[in-house]
Amino acid sequence: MTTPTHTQALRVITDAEDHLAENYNPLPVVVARGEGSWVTDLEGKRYLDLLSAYSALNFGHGHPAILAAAHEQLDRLTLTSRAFQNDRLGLFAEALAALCDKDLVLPMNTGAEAVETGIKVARAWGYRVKGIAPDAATVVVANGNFHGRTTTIVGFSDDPTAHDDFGPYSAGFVSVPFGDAAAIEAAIDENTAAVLIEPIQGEAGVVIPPEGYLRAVREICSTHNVLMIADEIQAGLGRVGTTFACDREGVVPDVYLLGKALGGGILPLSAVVADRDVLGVIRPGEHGSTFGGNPLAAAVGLRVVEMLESGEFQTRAAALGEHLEARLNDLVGSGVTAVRVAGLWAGIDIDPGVGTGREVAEKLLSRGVLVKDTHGQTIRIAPPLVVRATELDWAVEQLRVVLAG
Ligand code: IF1
Repeated sequence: MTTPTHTQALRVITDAEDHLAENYNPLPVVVARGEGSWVTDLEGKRYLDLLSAYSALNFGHGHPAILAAAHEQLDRLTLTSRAFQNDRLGLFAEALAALCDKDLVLPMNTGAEAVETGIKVARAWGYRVKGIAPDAATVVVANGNFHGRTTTIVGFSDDPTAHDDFGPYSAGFVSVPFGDAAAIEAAIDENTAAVLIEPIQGEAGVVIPPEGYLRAVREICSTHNVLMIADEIQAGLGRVGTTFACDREGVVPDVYLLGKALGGGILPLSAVVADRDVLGVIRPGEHGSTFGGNPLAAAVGLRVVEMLESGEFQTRAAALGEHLEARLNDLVGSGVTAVRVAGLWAGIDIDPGVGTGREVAEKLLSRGVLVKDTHGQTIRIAPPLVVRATELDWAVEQLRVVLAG
């Protein structure tokens, strides 16, 4: 059989995609390989990956230490279900609990599952510990939130694209402006079980709340006996230059929701992490999932936690983030209207006179840089934390050229 030409291979792939539901509008690039901060398409063209699968690839493509953990476990045991114990899950839970300085870990798979689990745990805690009236528990959320795609979660989204035509929606959510701690306190009543927020809003365009917001939310939740739930699924695990985004303000939430990079860029792994007085409300048989806590994910997750324990990735992200911020700030007024940077995570608002975020992303693609637009005029930059300063400089130069038209 002859080796198909690039065109033939591309046609096979794109024809096959005729059988793919159109729930995405991807950039016109067919990625075939990945290594570190770079990916290669079918033609062998290389691209610097500044999306990192929305921060699921914090350690880059094919990190050798994570691959080693995966390969070793792949040949031993991959799945048992939680009907039985396995020899990896406890080690992972112990390490992750220590990283979070919490007692307990409830392992799931996707971020949305962790968010749904966090909501269930908060409601159960509300009824069984706080004494909220049956079926009356509410959770305060923030406008502009993105916590996943399940019907419960999109029910409290104010993004029509995520929300519309998927109802009827779950009750029990109160939405307030993000960044306004007083609005949270005003929304709390005797039925409030929790406040659920992203410490920095990702999909909204890397929206960083005012300094002191997280501390104020922490204090309000403590004062009113309400659980503070931090969705660190995108902002956590080194992305913003600290282990958790809440660390930026020295805040410890009652519940951490983790995902994405926890799976090492190899497989889905998420978790709800809290002390026993919260997660201890869940009794055997009340919650779970087929793959939650599987030994392969636990082995990968354990390696990821071990890699975060030294703090080197966090320190690197903080230093490179300052480097990136300085260069991006030079673009303000030259096709960029605003820049928001937290660690190695940036939201860049494109001047409408230059074009849309999608148009800029497409032009960057032609110059070997992969980014994702969001909400029309914004592009997000989230390189793997292993990226080099020289690569960031090159990428910003490509952006400068694109903006200059
Ligand atoms: C898509 C967005 C980002 C998240 C936070 C929970 C989840 C996510 C803070 C759910 C997931 C992903 C989902 C993916 C694109 C991406 C995304 F654009 F959708 F909003 F990153 F900003 N909490 N975010 O960011 O985790 O169930 O996906 O594992 O749905 O298109 P998941």
